[in-house]
Amino acid sequence: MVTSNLSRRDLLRRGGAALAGLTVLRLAGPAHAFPGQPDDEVLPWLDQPGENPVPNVVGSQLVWEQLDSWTTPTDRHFTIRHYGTPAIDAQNWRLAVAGLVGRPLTLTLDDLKARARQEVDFTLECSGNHGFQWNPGLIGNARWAGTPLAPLLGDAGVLDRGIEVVFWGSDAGKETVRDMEITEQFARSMSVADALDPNVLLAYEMNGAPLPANHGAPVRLIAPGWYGVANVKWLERIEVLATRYQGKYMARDYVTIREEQRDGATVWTFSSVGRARLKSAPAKVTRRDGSYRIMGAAWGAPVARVEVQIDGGPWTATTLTEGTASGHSWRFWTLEWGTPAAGEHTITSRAIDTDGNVQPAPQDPAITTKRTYWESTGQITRRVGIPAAGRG
Ligand SMILES: Nc1nc2c(c(=O)[nH]1)N[C@H]1C(S)=C(S)[C@@H](COP(=O)(O)O)O[C@H]1N2
Ligand SMILES: [Mo]
Repeated sequence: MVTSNLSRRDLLRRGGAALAGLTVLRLAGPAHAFPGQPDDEVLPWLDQPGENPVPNVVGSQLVWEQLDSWTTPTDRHFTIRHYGTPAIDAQNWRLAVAGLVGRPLTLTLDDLKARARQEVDFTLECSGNHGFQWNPGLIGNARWAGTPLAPLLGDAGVLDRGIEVVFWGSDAGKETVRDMEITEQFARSMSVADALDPNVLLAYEMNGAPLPANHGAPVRLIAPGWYGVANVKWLERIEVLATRYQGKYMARDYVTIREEQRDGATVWTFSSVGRARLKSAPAKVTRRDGSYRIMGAAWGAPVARVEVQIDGGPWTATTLTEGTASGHSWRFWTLEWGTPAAGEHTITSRAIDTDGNVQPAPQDPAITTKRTYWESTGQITRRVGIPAAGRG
């Protein structure tokens, strides 16, 4: 029921007008209501992202001010493709399960669809999100459907020597490694234990429709709790190895480099981007009947609370609205701002997870020691201009 996500207070405060809004929400069909109403006035942020310098790689970034549904419509969900979109004929497509398995498998799309179906609401964030001034919108939340990977690996029979599962995409590109020109296929890997997580899916649907080409048709990996890069699109081969896999997207790119201090000495560390991390962002400021509201999202871990700081003042608790504590999909939050003074204001949010971890501030070591742009999880500050009362 749509109303289950609306507090009684919300309904009372919205009064009769809320019913019209609810009707719209119900027609739209999501199981999650949205804070606010379709005709709330949105104030554009004063700090706007710059132009996307790599349109061949990055598409359809989230425009935060336009966030108006818990599920991101497929045509508004960001896309990343490092080697273009491969042409794949679903009829002739096959998925190989190979390497250190007792019974290698070759599966058609129908074979996968005939297996158990499982769905998950999952917020996919590129670990490069917020890495630059032009890319604050590499995030989306979709309902993915497919078949769980673990039983399939069970059928194939992972041999005891197998420690690593490599997911190969069909896309490939030219890379220079040392002095060599090579052609590298997009691939990511996980430990066998991580690959056997019951939430990991071979997904063939996104938001109730067949997976579109730009999101990995016919089948992609969906690994809830992992950054976007782990969710290999255009999957063609799953291979079990006896060694760690060290391809570009595990070991050369998507590697976070830190300059850390240990006992007075500088140590440079390198870690492959993997599991999602706690993060939040203000989404938009809206106005209704002269009163302002701040709304945003938090994700990357099971979120316990979100706090907001206005103009560097005290941290104030927000109200969590949509989403669940699963930690796999974003939660929305709101703060009634009332009637702030006219002029420019800053709005910062920080998420706190159910273990008590706090999203780091930009000046915290977790952020200051980082020398690469991936995993930019620091608190985000946005700027907004409040017009003088009576003007609009
Ligand atoms: N085969 C393949 N899979 C891929 C990629 C890619 O370039 N090729 N990009 C990865 C990255 S970096 C991200 S953030 C997600 C983006 O998924 P989306 O395009 O469906 O949003 O796909 C991942 N899977
Ligand atoms: Mo990514």
